[in-house]
Amino acid sequence: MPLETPARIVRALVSRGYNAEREAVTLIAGSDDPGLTLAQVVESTPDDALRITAVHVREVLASAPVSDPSGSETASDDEKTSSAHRKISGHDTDSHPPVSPATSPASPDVPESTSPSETGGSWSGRNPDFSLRSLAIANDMTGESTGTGEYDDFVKVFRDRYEKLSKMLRGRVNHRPAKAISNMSGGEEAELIGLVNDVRSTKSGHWLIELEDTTGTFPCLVMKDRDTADAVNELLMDECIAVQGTLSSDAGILFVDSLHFPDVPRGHRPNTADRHVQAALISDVHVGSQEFMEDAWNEFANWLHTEEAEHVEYLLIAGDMVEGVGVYPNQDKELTIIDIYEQYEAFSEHLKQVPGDLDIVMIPGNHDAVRLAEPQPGFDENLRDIMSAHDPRIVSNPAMVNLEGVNILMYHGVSLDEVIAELPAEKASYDEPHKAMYQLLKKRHVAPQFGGHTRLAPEEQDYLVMEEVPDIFHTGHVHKLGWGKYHNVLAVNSGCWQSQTDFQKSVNINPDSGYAPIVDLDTLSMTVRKFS
Ligand code: D5M
Ligand code: FE
Ligand code: ZN
Repeated sequence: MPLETPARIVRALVSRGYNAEREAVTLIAGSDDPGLTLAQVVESTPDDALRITAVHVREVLASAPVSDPSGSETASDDEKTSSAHRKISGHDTDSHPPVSPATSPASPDVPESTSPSETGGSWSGRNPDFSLRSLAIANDMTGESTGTGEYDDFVKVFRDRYEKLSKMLRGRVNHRPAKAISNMSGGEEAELIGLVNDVRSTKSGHWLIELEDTTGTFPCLVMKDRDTADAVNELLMDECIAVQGTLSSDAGILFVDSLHFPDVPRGHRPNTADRHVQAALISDVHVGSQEFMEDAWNEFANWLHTEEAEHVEYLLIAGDMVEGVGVYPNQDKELTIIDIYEQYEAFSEHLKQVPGDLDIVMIPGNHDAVRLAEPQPGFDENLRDIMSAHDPRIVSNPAMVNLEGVNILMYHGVSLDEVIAELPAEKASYDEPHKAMYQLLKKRHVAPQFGGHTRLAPEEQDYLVMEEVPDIFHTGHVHKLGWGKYHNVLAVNSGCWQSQTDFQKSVNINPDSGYAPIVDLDTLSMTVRKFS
């Protein structure tokens, strides 16, 4: 059997329905005759064994040394390295439960189920040519945290926010500093870019917006009967906007004619992958909670081993891997695992059910064991060790992940609660979480409002600004499924794997549990699979 590359070993093992540790694959690939070693390993593995371990491969190599290496090809060093960054796992392909109903909605309505489909037993695994894949992370601040929470840090981070966001608005207005505007004469036209410092309604129902830039503040008045008044409903504190208008006769106030958000350009042309490949976007697994939906998770993991999922080569998890401890009052009553490390160990076991030849990226959420304030660094070494089986890419919240040219902004989504609370229902609601995401895209910031529900940690720079327009924006947190396009950016909020908690019942939140949105990276179209 020609087994000249680790990729073929991966394929051969998957086709035999075996899990294997990454190191085990590396050892087989590095042996004198990988084909023979593989056969010996498979033969000596008990039928009920779930995983081939490195220890087992070593035993085989020690007890039955390959005697005739002539004629066999061995993997190059490069290939060994590529096998070393992933391991494989597989399930007995005959033992899959029926595949869950698939849904392929064309619009962001709650998908309807279609009948289950069975997969054949002859599938030999997803494309083993890992060289076709590419995964790069930008904007990961793990290990880069410098903030100490001092006043100066806050000044720095807000200056950086202003710098980055005002740059996006400069093409649209010819702005002057607030200080310079306060020296102008009455009746002159003026344009200003600033962070929203205050929004108040006046006695007569108009809106007074105070904008702040690096030189000072300036009051701007939006008349209630103007078109611009609608935009005032969308304002959040500390976001950056531009206004254009005319100064009052005493030059003490700017009457606003137009208001601009940094926004995503309307003509944004998203990047796409060069081949048909898919990513599963999930979040909010909440292992350790009584409401964690283990059966739905198992079905999802099993489905990933089937031919229907053959193009799914990436799995992105946008936070809340575990339920955590002490996240909300009285949460301990709803825990099945009370120790945070044991929760991650259990999560890791559930993740091992997912095929090992998927590339996994994870960011933390508000239930995870990292600081709550955003940006949140990726998990520490202890937690990485616990979750190491799949060699996932563990990065900060938020992070920009590039998969085969497609930029996916992953953000857990705590600020969505605030956007939904502050904005009118038609602009953002729990039933249409993607619309709340549109607001964040429009503001080009994942968590504009400071000092409210979302905690922010001041760093040297504002990592929460969307400097680059993503092609896909992936969030979770609100436990609702919703997706749609905003100026050609696909916004996906990915639901959860936790059924309704007592708290959610008390406030009438009906979670969308057990769904996996699957995105085609070559077309940015979406399919949703239901597993509950
Ligand atoms: O939160 C899931 C969703 O439910 C999110 O919209 C916040 C809301 N939630 C859940 N529990 C609480 C409590 N106890 N107080 C306030 N809001 C809550 P997640 O954090 O992902 O579990
Ligand atoms: Fe959650
Ligand atoms: Zn959350």
